[in-house]
Amino acid sequence: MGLDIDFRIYLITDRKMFADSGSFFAGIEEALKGGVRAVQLREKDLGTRDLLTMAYRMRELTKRNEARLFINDRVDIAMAVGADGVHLGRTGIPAYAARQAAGESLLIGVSAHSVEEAKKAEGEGADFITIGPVYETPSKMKYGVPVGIDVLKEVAKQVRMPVFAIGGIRIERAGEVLQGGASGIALISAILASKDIRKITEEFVRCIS
Ligand code: 3NM
Repeated sequence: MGLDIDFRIYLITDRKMFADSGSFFAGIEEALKGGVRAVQLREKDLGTRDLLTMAYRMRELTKRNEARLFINDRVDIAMAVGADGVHLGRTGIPAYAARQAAGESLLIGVSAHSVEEAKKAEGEGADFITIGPVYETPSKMKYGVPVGIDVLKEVAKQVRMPVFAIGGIRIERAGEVLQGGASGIALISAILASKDIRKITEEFVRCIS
C-alpha cells in the first residue's frame, strides 16, 4: 500500500448538524484549523451531482489545510475529485472491488463491526478500518448495539492495519480506546456538535499526541 495512514483523528461529516451549507463548511474548516488531518465526506442522502459538487469543495478545503479527504462509499466520486481515499460501509462495494477499480490511487477504509469483519477487510486489501460502535451513539438505532471496548481490543490484536475506534467517542474516552489498541479515533458529534469546534478539536489533538 503506497500511502500512509498519517492521521489519528478521523472526522466524519454530517451536514444536517448545521443550519446551512455555509455554516457546515465553516464548521469543517474550524476542525481543520484545530488540527483534524482527515475528513470523511459522508452525506448518504445526497444525489450524485450534489455530492460531487460538495466533494469538490471539500477537496479544496482539505487540501488548503493539508488534510486527507475520504469519500464514503463512492469510488467514482473519490477518483473524480482526487480524494485521498474511499471509506466503505456494509452496503457498498467490498474492499477488493474498490482496490480493483482504484489500484493504489486511493486509500481504502472499511467500517467493521466485529473481529470477523475486521479480518475480512484486511484480507481484501483495506488500509485501515473503523470498529464500532464502541459506545452508544446519539442515534444509536442507526449504528446498532455497541460492540464495547473488548471487541476493539481483540480486533487490534488480530489485525496489522490501523484501527480507528468509532461510535460515541468523547474526549474523556479517548484515552481508554487508545489504551485498548486503537491507533486513532473516528467521530462526528463530539466535534461537530460542539459550540467551539476549534477548541474541542485542539483538546482532542492534545489528548491523542
Ligand atoms: N459509524 P458519533 S458509529 C458513522 O459503528 C458511524 O460503524 C459507526 O458518530 C460504526 O461520533 C457512527 O457522533 C457514528 O458517535 C459516529
